Amino acid sequence: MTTPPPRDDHDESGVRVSPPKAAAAGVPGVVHGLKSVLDQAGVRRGTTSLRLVNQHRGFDCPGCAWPEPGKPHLAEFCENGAKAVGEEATTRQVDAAFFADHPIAELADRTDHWLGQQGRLTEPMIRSKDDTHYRPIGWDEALDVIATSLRELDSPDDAVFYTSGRTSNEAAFLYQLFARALGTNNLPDCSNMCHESSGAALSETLGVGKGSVSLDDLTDHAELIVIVGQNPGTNHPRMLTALEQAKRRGARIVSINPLPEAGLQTFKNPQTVRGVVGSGTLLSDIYLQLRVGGDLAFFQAINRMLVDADADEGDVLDHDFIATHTTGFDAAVAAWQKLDWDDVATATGLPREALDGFVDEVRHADSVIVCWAMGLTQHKKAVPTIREIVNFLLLRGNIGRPGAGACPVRGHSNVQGDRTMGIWEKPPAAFLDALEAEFGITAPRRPGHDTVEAIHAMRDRRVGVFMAMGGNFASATPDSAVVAEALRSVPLTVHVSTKLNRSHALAGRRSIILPCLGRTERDRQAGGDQFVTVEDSMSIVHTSRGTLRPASSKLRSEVSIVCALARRTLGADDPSPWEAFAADYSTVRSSISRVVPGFADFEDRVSVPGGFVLPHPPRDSRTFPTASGRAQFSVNELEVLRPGPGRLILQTIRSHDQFNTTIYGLDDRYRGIRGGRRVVLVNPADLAAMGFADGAMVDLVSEWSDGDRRAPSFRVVSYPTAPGCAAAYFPETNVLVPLDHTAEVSNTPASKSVIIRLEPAAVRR
Ligand SMILES: Nc1nc2c(c(=O)[nH]1)N[C@H]1C(S)=C(S)[C@@H](COP(=O)(O)OP(=O)(O)OC[C@H]3O[C@@H](n4cnc5c(=O)[nH]c(N)nc54)[C@H](O)[C@@H]3O)O[C@H]1N2
Ligand SMILES: Nc1nc2c(c(=O)[nH]1)N[C@H]1C(S)=C(S)[C@@H](COP(=O)(O)OP(=O)(O)OC[C@H]3O[C@@H](n4cnc5c(=O)[nH]c(N)nc54)[C@H](O)[C@@H]3O)O[C@H]1N2
Ligand SMILES: [Mo]
Repeated sequence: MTTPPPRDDHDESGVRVSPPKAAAAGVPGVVHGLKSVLDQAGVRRGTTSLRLVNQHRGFDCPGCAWPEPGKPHLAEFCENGAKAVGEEATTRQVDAAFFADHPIAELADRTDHWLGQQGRLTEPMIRSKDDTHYRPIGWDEALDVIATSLRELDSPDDAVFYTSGRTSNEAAFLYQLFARALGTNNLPDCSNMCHESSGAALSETLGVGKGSVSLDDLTDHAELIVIVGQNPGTNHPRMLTALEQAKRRGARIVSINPLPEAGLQTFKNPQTVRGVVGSGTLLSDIYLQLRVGGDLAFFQAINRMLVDADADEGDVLDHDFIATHTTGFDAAVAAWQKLDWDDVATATGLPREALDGFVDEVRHADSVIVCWAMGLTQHKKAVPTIREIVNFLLLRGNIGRPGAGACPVRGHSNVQGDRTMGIWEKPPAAFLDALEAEFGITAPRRPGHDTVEAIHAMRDRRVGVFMAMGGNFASATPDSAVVAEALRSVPLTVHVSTKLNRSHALAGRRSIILPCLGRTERDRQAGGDQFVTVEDSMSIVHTSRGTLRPASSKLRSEVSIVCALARRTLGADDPSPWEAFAADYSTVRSSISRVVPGFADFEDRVSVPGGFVLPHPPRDSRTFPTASGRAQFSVNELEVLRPGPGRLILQTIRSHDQFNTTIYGLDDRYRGIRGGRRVVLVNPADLAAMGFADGAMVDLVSEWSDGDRRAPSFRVVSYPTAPGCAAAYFPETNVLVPLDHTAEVSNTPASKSVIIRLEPAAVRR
């Protein structure tokens, strides 16, 4: 299966490559961020929006889920946050005339970059059965078409309701209520492709599927911070400020990553004079260049070494904590005793001294935090790997005390809040009970489809209506060709979106685009100006208030869209007060306060600047709401990736110039790549062994039980990644990730470990 590159993809032979950078941010970061927001939004709109990012009375940055400090800096945003704001505040518009000019087939042939750069959607559009173009439609008529289609389904389970992680708590809560009142738990979300593995592993072992540390734990208390499988310099730049603070008070930092990422080396904080003119802060004390997928073996080896050291010398493990708060220790120790050191060496690619050095760091640190992101979650063994990290933390009691704990760093700015609000295909029974009590509905108890299952259902023609609250399903999901065919077969697809993207182009037989307000924009309803709330990566819930003039007078808020659609679909008899919800969002928060644990007195507590922190029993009191009531040691089976001769383990990552499927530009500044995205980073020794030179044009071919998948025309870049590994950007490489190549338990696409071979490019473009 070959998926040709879209037609306006640039000729990659023009890519310019320079050595990767060692330092992140500083003046170039500020300049790039400001330039992009001013280019898109103009001076007035641009500066007004930037002044309000992450301030107590402003809006939450749509960039990432990193928390704001108690007293936000006057410019509490980063280069990439500024780009995210610029994308939304842009004055470019995709209106009815645009759609008249561009047939859907042409849009499907454009890159994500081109599509996103066209601007904001301005009015509802419809593609009627098999039309060649979208045409304008009124809001009432559009909502009627959707409501009728939903009512006519044979079963509510023939509908799928996807959510991306920018949706506010209020909109998410109402959206899941609507789906459940209709009768389905088919609520897949971007989390299924993101931190699902973290949630699964942490709920099993600690009883809460969220991180257990606060910002203060990092900045003020941790003695050792381990950053595994995460590239904060690009994806969570404000995290570097916290790491810099930690570093200046003497914390040690270890980074574990196949790529030597710039932000993990030196940080020039653009918000301090030192960072702007000085040489910056050296962040990582130790960098371990691990092979892709080697983390499970790494942490198993470390755990074994800690247990051995304790047996030899004593005083290494926290036996009191283990005895009082945990279960499963003996079984875990027995499993570690069987560890095969050759497997560890193959999986990690690290010499024994590197492991010794890390054990030394751990033994000298009274408190340890482990931070991670997609480098851990998107592997077949992601859940066992994260469980093994919990084992590591439990051994020395690094849970539930200052400066210690688990820190899965979330992606989308409200992805954690959406899950708290019930966007979950496998909702806990207690949540459904509370929903029934509040709204008088009968909530469905059958588990729904996650993202991968939803694609299967579409492919098997079992979906009548696919609706997406934000996101870009077509480009974010694996196995692009399969997904394109699946989406196109659906009788009705509906997208609530701010910007044009590929999912609108890979439309169902009928397709509707509902344009909505973005976070930066003023949201005025019958009850006056509204604010919404979000939850960050550290469980802090706070307000977000848009202030910019909406990009078009025809935009509606996500909340009002859900309410209007719910009323039309469920009918006048449905007991939920949809009209009141839409008029005044405090009524939604009032319901949330009775349904969602931890939200009592929601309205009052969220009105305090900075908001409030949700309870987290392991963090707060070392109580573990697991099945056993204790923190759970686990036994995890190691599986070593052995790619075979001429094969590489490909990880699919973000460049510095994108937010997921929104491509800001064609440069990846820190990695020294400019002017193109179809590049593959390979270690020079591997290139030499395979007979390819830097600059060669190759096809990437992945191998799977149902046949090869080919992504044509990539420029080879000789790059200091771990031997045996390769890296290339998503979404261009999603075509290589087979639909069924997913993580155990979480079913997250394993898009960080795809075995590929390189072939000389079949066609030079
Ligand atoms: N500017 C910007 N910000 C973003 C996003 C964006 O696209 N752009 N996306 C947001 C979202 S939704 C998310 S989830 C986060 C993503 O944030 P990240 O997880 O930082 O994003 P990725 O680019 O996927 O980077 C994965 C990192 O893990 C490393 N890695 C890959 N495989 C392995 C492995 O097997 N072991 C180890 N130890 N490391 C590995 C890679 O080299 C890379 O450094 O960022 C959020 N913030
Ligand atoms: N190969 C590979 N695939 C991956 C990943 C990977 O690392 N490798 N990462 C995965 C991860 S971590 C994630 S989170 C997913 C992301 O998957 P998604 O969340 O589905 O994708 P995004 O690119 O974030 O969605 C961008 C679109 O959201 C819409 N949008 C933006 N703001 C708003 C808003 O306020 N409201 C509404 N209604 N719409 C809005 C715009 O139309 C924009 O085009 O991708 C996953 N896919
Ligand atoms: Mo994500």
